[in-house]
Amino acid sequence: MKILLYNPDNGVTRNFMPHLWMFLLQALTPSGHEVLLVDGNAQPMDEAGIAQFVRDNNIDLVGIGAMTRMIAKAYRMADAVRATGVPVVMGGPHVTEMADEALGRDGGPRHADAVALGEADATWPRIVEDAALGQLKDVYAPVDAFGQESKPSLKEYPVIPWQSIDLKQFNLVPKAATAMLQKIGEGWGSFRIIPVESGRGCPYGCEFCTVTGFFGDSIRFRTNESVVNELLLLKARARTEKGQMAVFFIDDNFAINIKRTKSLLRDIIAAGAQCHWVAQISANLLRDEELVDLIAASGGKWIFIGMESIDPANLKDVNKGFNKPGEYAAVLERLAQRNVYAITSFIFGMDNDTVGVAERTLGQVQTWPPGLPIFGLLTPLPATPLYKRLETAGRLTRPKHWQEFIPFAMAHTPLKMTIEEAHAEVNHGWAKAYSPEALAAAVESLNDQPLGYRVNIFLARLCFRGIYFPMMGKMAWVKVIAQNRRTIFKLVREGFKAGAWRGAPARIPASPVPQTEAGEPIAQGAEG
Ligand code: B12
Ligand code: SF4
Repeated sequence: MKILLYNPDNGVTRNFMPHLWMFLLQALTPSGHEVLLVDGNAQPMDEAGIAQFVRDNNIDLVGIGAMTRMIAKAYRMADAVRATGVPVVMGGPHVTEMADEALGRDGGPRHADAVALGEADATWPRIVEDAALGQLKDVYAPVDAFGQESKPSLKEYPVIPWQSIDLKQFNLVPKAATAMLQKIGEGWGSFRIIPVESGRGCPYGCEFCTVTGFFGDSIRFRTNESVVNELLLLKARARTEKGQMAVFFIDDNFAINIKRTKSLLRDIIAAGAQCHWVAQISANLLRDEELVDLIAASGGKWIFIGMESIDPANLKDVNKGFNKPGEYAAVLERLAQRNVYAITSFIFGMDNDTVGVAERTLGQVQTWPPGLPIFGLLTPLPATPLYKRLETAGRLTRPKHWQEFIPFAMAHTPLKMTIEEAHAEVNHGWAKAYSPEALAAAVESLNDQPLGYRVNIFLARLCFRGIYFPMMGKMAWVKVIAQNRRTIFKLVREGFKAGAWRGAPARIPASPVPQTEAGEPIAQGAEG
């Protein structure tokens, strides 16, 4: 069979990283079938486009994966595919909770011929074989021989053939600059952020999050060797292409078991598999100095921290009381001392939020080392405890908000502000945190650092703005560059001064020395 795996565009953020599920299912497909991948964020497609693609390529089966926010588009695309007579299998976090919706068993139209519930590592080969025989079942659930739910162990993780996968659509270097940039240093002809998982699961059950329900509270890890080999493969490919790559460890909490994370990072260093990487780690785990040393020494550059709120009452409300706002500053300083910075994520519209929450949060953020703040709204995702609580209290204003997805729009009314006020807070957060003044201040705050670090922070902020600000067109970019011209001139001027691009970091360098393992228990916290 010829199989198409399709991920719909999310309609908000730019394409900056492919989705792992497609590569994983491709690697798990039984031999004898050909698998094509299309990520709508990189290759935009509408309903007519996917139908044409399916016909032109003689596709026999289409697999579609989607988060809740992309599900409306996913259903429209599935409908278009099914209209051509080709069956559609859907999977991912949304349809796992809303299988009846996808199968048209809730009174609505049917969008999928089959639904894969939960983790599909074990069920995907079965789905492919059934489809080849024309015998697709409605629902595929990951169960063992006794009918009990079973979670795949990651010990036997498939090798994703990164050396040969066509990744052209995920190159972040503009085409026009590729030839020239290939010649700079070891080469910048391509730059890609590649998703890699080292483990799955999070036991913490934050009220708004789907992860505990979906992956379960049992945490599973790949072997160190398998992760290290994957990094080596990715590095080799970047070298061959005279390009660069960075890895996004997509684990919900990369340091959920500190002892194991340290051992993985030591193995990465020992194998020379260091590369620039990003990971999600909760603030409480970053108290460990040795862990932070190893993060820096193994190439960790950005840590995504789900801070959510600076108000402990809000954190308690959403069952995330293990976040301690009082320690945020120290954690970020500990990272910054090793030139590791943080993507700090905040949620507005929580029940204890009042007008001015954005300004209060930004006030705190400004006292921290520079990073990349991001702002979202509390969203009741299906099957979460938050959804159930708001539904029971009759507070959902758009109970099926995903059927008509509106970016940055609430689906319930917070207790101490209106929906419009919450929207205004998020807009204010983004606008002020990425204003020319804020960018200049971020660069200024690193004045004791070599120029390279300051340029890095500036470019990271600009790029992040580009990813998250809805629909940044060419003209919008020209405007942003013009608005930031003072900071750009300042950095360029310094660049011309002799030696400005060289120099050792003034802050404490990362200690590359692996320490003995201490035998910590599984830590109390995770991100998602
Ligand atoms: C990486 C990641 C991102 C990346 C972007 C995605 C990317 N390019 O990879 C970033 C950091 C940008 C991101 C942002 C957001 N994310 Co996110 N993200 C994740 C994360 C941590 C990992 C995803 C992953 O690769 N998992 C590993 C793979 C193997 O698992 P999987 O995708 O679920 O796939 C398995 C099964 O679902 C199934 N499957 C999946 N698709 C298909 C398709 C078929 C045909 C079949 C058969 C099976 C199948 O098989 C796979 C193997 O078992 C997940 C949490 C998690 N651990 O999954 C959250 C998660 C997916 N994100 C979530 C959310 C809410 C968001 C945001 C909306 C947060 C926000 N408020 O801004 C944004 C939206 C971004 C957007 N682009 O629209 C939610 C989605 C819940 C939901 N019901 O939709 C999750 C589950 C986390 C959570 N807190 O609940 N995210
Ligand atoms: S710690 Fe993160 S991944 Fe775990 S339940 Fe909470 S939000 Fe989800």
